[in-house]
Amino acid sequence: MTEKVAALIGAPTDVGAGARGASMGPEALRVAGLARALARQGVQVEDTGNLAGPGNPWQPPLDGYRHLPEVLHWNRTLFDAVTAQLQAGRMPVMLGGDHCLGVGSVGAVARHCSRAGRPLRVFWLDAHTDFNTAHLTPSGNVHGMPVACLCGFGPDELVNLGGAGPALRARDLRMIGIRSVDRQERLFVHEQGLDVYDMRMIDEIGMRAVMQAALADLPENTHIHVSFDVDFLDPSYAPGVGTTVQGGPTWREAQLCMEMLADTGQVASLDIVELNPALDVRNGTAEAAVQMVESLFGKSTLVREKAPKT
Ligand SMILES: [Mn+2]
Repeated sequence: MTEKVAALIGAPTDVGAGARGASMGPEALRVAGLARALARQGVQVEDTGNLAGPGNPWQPPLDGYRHLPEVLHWNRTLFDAVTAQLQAGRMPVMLGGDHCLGVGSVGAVARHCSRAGRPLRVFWLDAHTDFNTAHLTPSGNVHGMPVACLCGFGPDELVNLGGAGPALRARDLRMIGIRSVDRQERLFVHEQGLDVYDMRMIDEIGMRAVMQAALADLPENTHIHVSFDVDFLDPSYAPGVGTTVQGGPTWREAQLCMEMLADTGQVASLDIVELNPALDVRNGTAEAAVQMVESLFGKSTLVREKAPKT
């Protein structure tokens, strides 16, 4: 068995967010021991350092978007960095940064998969669907729009970041943990047929059944990309994000979600985004995120052959 190599790519920016501070996320994740946690799971880690890009000008929206030129700059740089790691056969682990970076990260993964003829399934772990457009958004913050951009709804430069039109179709996505969707966005999510597993469904059928449904009919050679917005976690143990929403998955529910993704053995790229150290308490949210990522890379209580069938 060849050893997996994960390439950490820091993207220290908050140009897409409604609060300052996510730009400090990459360093907080390093301080919380991300590299050591991955190494414990038998993953070789190469920290490629942080990408460079423009600062946050903190301006109001222009034509429905805040900081679009800066958002574009960061996403272009990230797209190239993720592409380079995929081409080198490494697993890109993007340390955000706010979730606007999902456009560049998932965009690069999608182009890589499409060129390799490999099916892709994206797991969007988040309190929000991030499916806003300039017309629907109340704020103009691009971190609320990456999924829409990836699916073809957004400014041309972002939609065509990979040069070949929209990166994803709605059916390539599974959204888990959703509990806050803007009113207009809700209709658009419905109209586009996104596969959303909201908190009510997790309450009603449990995380296990939710993940079984979200992982159903996974083709053998699928590349799984996990876009982990730290606001997916319940704020009781993960307060260090700009957009906390009460009523998220419990610690164990979140861990089960990660463990079931790990069981597939097909997770091939990851984003960790929206961690905001300025709002955290003694780096506890970063530590919680690192523990979740360790589960995603196979940490479990007991040695298991594979997940029980029914
Ligand atoms: Mn998000």
